[in-house]
Amino acid sequence: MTLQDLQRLHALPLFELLKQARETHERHWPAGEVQLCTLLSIKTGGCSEDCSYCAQSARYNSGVEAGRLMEREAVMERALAASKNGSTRFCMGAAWRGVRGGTRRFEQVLDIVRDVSSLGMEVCVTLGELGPEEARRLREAGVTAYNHNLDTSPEHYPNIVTTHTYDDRLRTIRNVQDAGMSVCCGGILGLGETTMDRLRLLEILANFNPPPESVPINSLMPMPGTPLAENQALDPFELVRMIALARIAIPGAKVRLSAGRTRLSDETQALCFFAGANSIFYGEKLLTAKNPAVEKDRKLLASLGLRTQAPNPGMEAPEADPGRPAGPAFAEACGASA
Ligand code: SAM
Ligand code: DTB
Ligand code: SF4
Repeated sequence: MTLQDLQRLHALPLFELLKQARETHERHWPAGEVQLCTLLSIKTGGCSEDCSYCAQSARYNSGVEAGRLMEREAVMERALAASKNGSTRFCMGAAWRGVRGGTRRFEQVLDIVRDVSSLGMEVCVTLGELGPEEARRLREAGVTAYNHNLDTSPEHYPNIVTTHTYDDRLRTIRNVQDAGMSVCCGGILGLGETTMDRLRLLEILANFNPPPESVPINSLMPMPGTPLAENQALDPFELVRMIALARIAIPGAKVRLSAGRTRLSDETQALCFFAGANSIFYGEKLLTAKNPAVEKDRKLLASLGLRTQAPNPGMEAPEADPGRPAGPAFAEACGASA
């Protein structure tokens, strides 16, 4: 999928775009299924990075306290509860720039992953930067997918984060792919980006080889104290368009309607599901921010007649196309050397 293809699709009347997205969705996925994922922040706050949307950066007075890495027993309790509640994916996040082998905290994370992977859910972690060896060990410990978002276009990224680069993000994604883990990679809408930035992000994601297994589409949750605290709410139809475009551009990926659902009406969420979103975060809390109440989500899914997706803990990473360069993106798509 090229940038021109995406521009053409984006310019369609909304219902024409929705029709195409729906057709793609029904060719690739059982209609009417949504995966429930539970998030847990296993290490909160105090992060060295300056991501201007994030309440967990130590640089902003967001009111989020820096915590220690959770004990594995406490994580297991939460994972068990998530599994009982119907979640089929458990995603653990840490407010770190990255992890390094040979450190106590990395060994602790591996122990946590080994425990959680015994529960039969897909296990996802998001720990920041990884080298090839760390990626290999995480996979060995039982991680099925690694979440590492590109967040926006390479052009807009330096306006949002200065402590690491787009290339750093691409390098980690490459390490995850090489280790044979599935990649969960998406972005945030509402960072002050243009439509072109949004389409560039999708272009890059659509050209990953192998393609991402899941694509989270977050809407900025403006966190008090962060530089983006006053950013304007998104136009809901632009969110729907982005979901539809993601569905068409990356048909085999789960498209996750991620952060920001507390500000969406039931009707907007319904349009997102129609357009191809087939996964949500489920449970009252994301990492530090609010998510809709479980009862509210149950009611919404029931009223739309949507079923929840069965777990797939043995999930294999999508296969690379041997006819194309391997990696997270074509070098020419983003000027990167990853
Ligand atoms: N530190 C790791 C990293 O940056 O990859 C993992 C945790 S980080 C909080 C995970 C993702 O959450 C970010 O990449 C971003 O896409 C999303 N996120 C963080 N704060 C957000 C906010 N205020 N609104 C929407 N999405 C947010
Ligand atoms: C993703 O794309 N969104 C989730 C998950 N991956 C780790 C995180 C959303 C964080 C929202 C802000 C917060 O809770 O602090
Ligand atoms: Fe740290 Fe991740 Fe937040 Fe950036 S997004 S400040 S790396 S926790």
